[in-house]
Amino acid sequence: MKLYDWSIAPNPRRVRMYLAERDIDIEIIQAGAPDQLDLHDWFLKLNPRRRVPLLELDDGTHIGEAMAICRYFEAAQPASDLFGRDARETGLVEMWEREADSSGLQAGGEHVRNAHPAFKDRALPGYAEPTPQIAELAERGRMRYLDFLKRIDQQLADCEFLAGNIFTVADITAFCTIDFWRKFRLPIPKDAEHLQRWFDAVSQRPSTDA
Ligand SMILES: N[C@@H](CCC(=O)N[C@@H](CS)C(=O)NCC(=O)O)C(=O)O
Repeated sequence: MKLYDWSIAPNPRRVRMYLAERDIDIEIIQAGAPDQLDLHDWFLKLNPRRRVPLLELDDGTHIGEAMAICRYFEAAQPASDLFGRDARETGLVEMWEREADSSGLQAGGEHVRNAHPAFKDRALPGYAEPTPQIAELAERGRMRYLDFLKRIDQQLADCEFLAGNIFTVADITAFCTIDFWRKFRLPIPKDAEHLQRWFDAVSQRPSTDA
């Protein structure tokens, strides 16, 4: 089994963090160079979805999408607490994980990929054809992302972690999101004290180095 990774990218980091939290050790192959904005040609031929992360099973099956890969390991091995311990927690984890992905990771990407000159004609990941930047989407993505930060700051006023008092995949997706987009002029707002407290605590986890 192999995981195709790209050390600089936030989506494969979600899987690396999950695997590290679970002490699962698998072969990791870099599908892109750390100083380039394109995945390697051999990987683009191997994976028509043109995106990482990608898990390759021993029978050759390919599974893409960060959370689908984590779910594979939950099913293939004894389940962990990272998706919740009971029905209530499972629902909350799913809700916050999806929120962190769509309103956080994707909204930040909508801003950065439509605004940053490095992504000219590459506004969407995973397309072979040019995808032009749209200035209005950059603005809307920023608005969505800042609103997401505000909402999770409010949520973290009452909870240690996003879905309650245990660390879950919702925290993994939110952490990889915020740690990545803060490098692109989308920092944690100064008045988001609960979010900052959570971010500092999660940063201490050894899995963030994976
Ligand atoms: N929803 C997908 C997103 C995958 C994705 O967008 N990956 C990015 C790296 S973070 C990628 O492969 N980008 C390729 C590109 O920009 O061409 C997931 O959860 O894995």
